[in-house]
Amino acid sequence: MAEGLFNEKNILKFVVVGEPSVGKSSIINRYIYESENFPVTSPGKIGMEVHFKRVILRGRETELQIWDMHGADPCLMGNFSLTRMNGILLVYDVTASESLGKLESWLKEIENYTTLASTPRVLVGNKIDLESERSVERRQGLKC
Ligand SMILES: Nc1nc2c(ncn2[C@@H]2O[C@H](COP(=O)(O)OP(=O)(O)O)[C@@H](O)[C@H]2O)c(=O)[nH]1
Ligand SMILES: [Mg+2]
Repeated sequence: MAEGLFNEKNILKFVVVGEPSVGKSSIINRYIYESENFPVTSPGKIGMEVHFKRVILRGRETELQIWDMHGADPCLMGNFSLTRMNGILLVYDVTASESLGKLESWLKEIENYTTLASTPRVLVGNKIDLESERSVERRQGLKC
């Protein structure tokens, strides 16, 4: 990660987006809280939730802020400053092909709210343990 990405407070911000139920909160739960348990889905929840983790990155104590989006409305992003995000995780579910297709509209929304065209984006194909239910092949994801 480029040095210039660190702000004066050594905070790095990431947002995780994608269709409901693709496993965004589960990924965050596993990384932030090191919990193997997938969280219980709460369909009624709407808005953004921010999770924090302190890590040592390139010898610096760094605060990671991971923004989790609850709800299916990309307009939610308009309420938050995505312009200062250091990275965007775009998550789809390999057992639900429409969740990959819908990422295109998420990307368009992100472009509306992100002035930094260069904000790094990472595509994540989740639920790969459900191999027998897979409907998106790995190569399809890699093409995007
Ligand atoms: N089998 C499997 N289930 C998962 C995985 N990740 C999440 N889930 C389940 O998928 C559902 C939705 O997960 P959640 O993290 O709430 O999705 P979100 O709406 O995108 O935040 C829950 O029932 C999770 O237990 C995974 O990698 N494998
Ligand atoms: Mg969630």
